[in-house]
Amino acid sequence: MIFAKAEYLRRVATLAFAMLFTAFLSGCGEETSEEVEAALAEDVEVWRFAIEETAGGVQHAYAERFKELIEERTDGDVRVTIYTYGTLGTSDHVTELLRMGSVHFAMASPGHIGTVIPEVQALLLHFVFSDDPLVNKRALQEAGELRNTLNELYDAKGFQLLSIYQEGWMAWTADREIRTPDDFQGLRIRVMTTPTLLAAYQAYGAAPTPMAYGEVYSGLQLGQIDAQVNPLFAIRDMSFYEVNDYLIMGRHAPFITTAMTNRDFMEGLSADRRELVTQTVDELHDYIFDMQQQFNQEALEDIRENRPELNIVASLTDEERQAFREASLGVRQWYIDTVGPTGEQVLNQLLAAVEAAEQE
Ligand code: 6CS
Repeated sequence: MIFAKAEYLRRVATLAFAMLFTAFLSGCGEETSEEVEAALAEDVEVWRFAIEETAGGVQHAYAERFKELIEERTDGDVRVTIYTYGTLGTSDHVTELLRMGSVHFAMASPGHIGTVIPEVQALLLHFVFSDDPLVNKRALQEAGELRNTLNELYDAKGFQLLSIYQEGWMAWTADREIRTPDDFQGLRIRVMTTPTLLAAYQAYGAAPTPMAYGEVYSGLQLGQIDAQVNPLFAIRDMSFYEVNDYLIMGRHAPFITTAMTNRDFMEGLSADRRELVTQTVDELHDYIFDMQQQFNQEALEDIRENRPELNIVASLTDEERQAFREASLGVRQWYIDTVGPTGEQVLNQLLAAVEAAEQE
C-alpha cells in the first residue's frame, strides 16, 4: 500500500516534470538549443532523440550514428537533435516525454522502463543470457516471437520498439570484494528503479536501493550506498571507480537497452521515411555491437590507468559464478508470479531465442 502510494506520487511528479519540459521543447519556453533554432530558421524537420547516458557513452555513439545516417540520407531535410542524460531529466522523464510526443526517439533501459512495461524486466534477470555476447546479439536481433511480443507491449503504451541491444557486461563496484552471494549480505547496492532488480539482489542477501543514475556518484561518496552495478564504460564515464575500492566482473547479465520511437510520430511519417528509420536502426546493430566492445575494453584500460590502486577482480571462476546462478534461479519464478502470464511468455521466448542462437 505504502509502495503503491509512493509509486503513484513518483508517477505524478514525472508527469508534471514532463509537461514542463514539453512546454519548454515546443517553444512556449525559451528554446536554448542552437541546433534546433538553426533548423527552424531553415525550415528543416527536427527529430529529437533523448538518451539515458552522457556524451561519449554507448547510447551517444548510437544516437550520433543515427543522426549522421538520417541527415545524410534525407539530404539534410531532417535534423536529428540529441539530448544527453540530464538535459531532459531522468530516464523516467525521458520515457514520459516520448509518450507525450515531445521527443521522437529515446533509449529506454529495461531497468527503468520496466516500471511502465513490466514484462520487459525478463531482460534483467541474471544468467538468462549466454556467456557469449555474439550469441546474445543474434538472439536479440532475430525478429522472432520474443520481438513480436515485445512489439505489442511497447505498442500498447504508445511506443514503437526499434531495437534491442547490449551495452556490455554488468560489473559491480563495491566497498568490498564480492566472490560469493554471501559477500552481498546487507550490501546497499544501487539498482535501477524496477522491482525485479530489487528481487535479483535480495536473492543474494543484499539490501538493494533504487536510485536515478545521476545520483549514484554522490550516493557512493556520501555513504548512502555501498555498491552499484553498470557496464565498464559507464563506470568510467560516471567516475564510479573513484568512490568504490573494488571492481568485480561477475558476468551475471549484460546491460540491455531498447531504442524506441513515439508510435503516432512513426505512423505519421511517410512510408519512405518509416522505411528509412527501420533500415537505419537495423544497420546499427553491428555498428553498436562493435562500438560497445571497444568502449568497454578502453574503459577498463582507462580505469586501471586512472586509479592503479583499485582492486579489480577481472573474472569470477566458473564455480563462483555457479553459486550466483543457483541463487538467482528463484527470481525467475518471482518475476512470473509478479508480472503474470505475458511475463512468463516473454521469459520463455527469451530463453528459447538464446538457446536457438546458441545452436546456430
Ligand atoms: O544505471 C543506469 O541507470 C544507467 N546505466 C546505463 C549504462 N545506461 C542508462 C541507465 O539509465
